[in-house]
Amino acid sequence: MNIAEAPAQPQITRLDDYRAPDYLIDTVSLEFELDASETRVSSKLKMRRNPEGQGGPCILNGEYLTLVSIALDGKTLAGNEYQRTTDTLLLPQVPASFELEVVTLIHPDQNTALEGLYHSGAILCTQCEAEGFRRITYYPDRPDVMAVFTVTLIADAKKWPMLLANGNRQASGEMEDGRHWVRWHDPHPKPSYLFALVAGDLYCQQDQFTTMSGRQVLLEIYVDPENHNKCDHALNSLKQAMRWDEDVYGREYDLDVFMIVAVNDFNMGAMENKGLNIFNAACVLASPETATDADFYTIQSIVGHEYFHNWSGNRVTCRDWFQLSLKEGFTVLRDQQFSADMNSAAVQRIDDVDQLRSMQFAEDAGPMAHPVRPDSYIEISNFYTVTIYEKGAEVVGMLKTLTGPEGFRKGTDLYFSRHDGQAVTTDDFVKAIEDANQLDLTQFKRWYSQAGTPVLIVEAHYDADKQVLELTLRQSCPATPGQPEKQPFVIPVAMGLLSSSGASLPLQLDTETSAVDAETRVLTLTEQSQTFRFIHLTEEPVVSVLRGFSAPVKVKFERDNETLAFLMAHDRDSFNRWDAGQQLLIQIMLRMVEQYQSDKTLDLPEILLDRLQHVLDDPSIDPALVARMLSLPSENYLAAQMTIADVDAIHAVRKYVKQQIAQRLKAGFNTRYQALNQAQVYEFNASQMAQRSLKNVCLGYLMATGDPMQTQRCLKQMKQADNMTDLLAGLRLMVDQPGPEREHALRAFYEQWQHDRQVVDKWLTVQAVSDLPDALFRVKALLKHPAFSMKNPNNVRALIGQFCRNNPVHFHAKDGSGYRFLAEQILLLDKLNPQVAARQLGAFNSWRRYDAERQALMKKSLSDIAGAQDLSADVYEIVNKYLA
Ligand code: 0A1
Ligand code: ZN
Repeated sequence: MNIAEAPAQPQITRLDDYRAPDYLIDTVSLEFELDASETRVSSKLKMRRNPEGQGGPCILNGEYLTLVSIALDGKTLAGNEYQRTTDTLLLPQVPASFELEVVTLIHPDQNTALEGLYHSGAILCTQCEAEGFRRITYYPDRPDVMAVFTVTLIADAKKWPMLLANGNRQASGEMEDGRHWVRWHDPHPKPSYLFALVAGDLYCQQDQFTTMSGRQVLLEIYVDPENHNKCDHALNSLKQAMRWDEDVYGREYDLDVFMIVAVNDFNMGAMENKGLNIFNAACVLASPETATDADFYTIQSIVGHEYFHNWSGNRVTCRDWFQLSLKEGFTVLRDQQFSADMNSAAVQRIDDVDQLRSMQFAEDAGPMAHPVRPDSYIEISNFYTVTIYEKGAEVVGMLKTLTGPEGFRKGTDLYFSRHDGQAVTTDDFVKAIEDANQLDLTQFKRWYSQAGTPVLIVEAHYDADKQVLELTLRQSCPATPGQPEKQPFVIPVAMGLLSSSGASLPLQLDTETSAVDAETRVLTLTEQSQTFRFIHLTEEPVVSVLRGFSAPVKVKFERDNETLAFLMAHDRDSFNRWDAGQQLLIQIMLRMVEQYQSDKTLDLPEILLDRLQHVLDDPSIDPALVARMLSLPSENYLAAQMTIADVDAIHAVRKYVKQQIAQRLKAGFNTRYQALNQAQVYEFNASQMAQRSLKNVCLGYLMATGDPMQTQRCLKQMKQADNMTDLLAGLRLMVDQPGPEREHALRAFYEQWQHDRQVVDKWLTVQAVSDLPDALFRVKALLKHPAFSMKNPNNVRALIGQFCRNNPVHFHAKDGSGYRFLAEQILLLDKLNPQVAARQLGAFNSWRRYDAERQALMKKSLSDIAGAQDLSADVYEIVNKYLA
């Protein structure tokens, strides 16, 4: 049969093997005769030899394609005039420039991998990043081949009245057989991964945006008709993002129309296809009744993220996939800045760092650790990681710290103007920042090439006679796979000094003639160890280091509980106030874990309770910060701080600490809950979100007192809630309470919301993360529930993913049942959707950090997966790296 299958043996791709493409494409003309079971794709490529190439044969990528015909300059080729493998088409003899016409057939309704052209409900849509375009037609499917696309879509007019592709709409018409067609033209050359098409019968909400130069842009959001009332927030966010990118980065939109389409089946959050962003419905649809504050927040940031890619990713793209962080790290930084500007900068920083430390630090310490610019991969889909995204953003953020905001803007302006229309590298990005600021960033670039989280050891010594503080900063970085030794990084350390009353002290080094005019300054550590001498200090200062988390490092700085409590109260930097509180909690809780392990009485120091009481009672602190300062570090994060993670001890201690705080601060929680529980019309703004977050933290503690009155209060909140934030917060708490009220709450919630996919996913999640002993039993039962489908990535993540990642005490059950469950599900999933299957393996990332029995059980489950027949390259790569 004439079908090219996926490649047989997983192969390693290496950065060192990069070669410029042998052929370039000027224009692409594609015609799709759309049909769910068989779509016919006719492509016309105007190709020419690349003067910078190696002069090799013309090779195109193609997978899962049924080839109908090939013609070169109008002449149909016979079977012996080309060669096919499972994943390539090779033309041995081509002129210096030529036109290649290829007709292929594809089968969207058989596509459960959700790469290439696929069916989601009644919608036909595409996902081409990173290597999905080769499942649509034969093409040099690599990002450094950029071409101008013209796309004609032909489809049944009744079934698919909307036909969308990239660029501007050029022409359309009706056909006699009941089909219609629409032609799209995208004037901006782009790589194949940014191609998209959508066909559907969709509701469209429109708006307008006037760009900085006065051009009118039509904005359109396409959703299933039943979701017509859930588009306002995304549309608002889009307008905010467009204005923000003009104001902050000087970037203007460049087409007549910008479209967003929501689909229910999607492997990731969203995709930045040129002019036609395709979104996971969960990352775009919102109404106060169905979406939580966190959802609203995420939607704003993802809409921003995809929009910002129009410049950082699309106009300037990646040369190859090793450069993925060029677009992702920079774009994440941009979306973080955007969210900070739209909401609260302090809260944004805390949440970003919290996520980085809990997810990325774990990745960097595990078997999949890789540099921000990896050296090799088997399956590129596996490298859409927190390292590429979040650590990548931190690296660009450090460039901003080192250059200052103006210098950084000069650098990004130069980058965009120098490389507009090109496919470039992270080195090109750094070079633009260097050139615009007359800086040498050679050593800084180690952040791109060395994996692992550096450790920053801080020591402070005060000499009262000399009135000098000596601050010694040392760095080291643990070995990671393939990188036993590391060279020193450039680490910007933002710091300040405080007096005993909490005032900022002068920051003057012994090499300087006066103190800097600021309460925070940045010390740059470039050596393995450096000592900085601060002078004219009449009292011993309290040192505040790494303010705003100025570098993605682990700080080792011995401080007693009193000092941390002092910083929690007095640091001038709100991030560090929160962080001091977290360090204090971690220090105390880890000691309690040791007490628990040796059967000693658990000792919760008074100073912690006292500090938390002050935080709770202080009306001058933003309630969102209070909420975060009162939140305990997660079990997973605590586990990551131990040499051998003791799941059960951590669980017991965390629960105990929560109950103790709840008992002691009960009156305060009560007062604040009542004050915050005011009826108001839901709005998405920082102030209301802050109030709801603190209110629900208070409710959580009140429930932890075990007082039955509080259960009634929780049920009352659920009953009266006019928004999903308050309703879901109540349900989460009820699900951890055994008894008939729990079952009733779950049943009532489902009955009310069963028609809404996003809400049903939340219903699956609260059960998956429940504390009660029946969690796995319930999860297994829910796999058979009509609301669950293994083919829907959101369902999988909500149920299986949440259980395995966010229910550590049950996932790590001593009998290995959690591990066996995950292994079974991964093998089932791998047959349907390898990307989603491989991602679920992440729950085993830290498997070597548990006790010997659990390690053995996890190893057995990993080996069962590794030994299975016909693994996808995605799962193969991760499971083997875990076991290596
Ligand atoms: N570039 C997108 C993320 C994305 C990556 C891969 C996908 O399919 C395999 C889909 C989306 C972003 O950063 O938003
Ligand atoms: Zn992105």
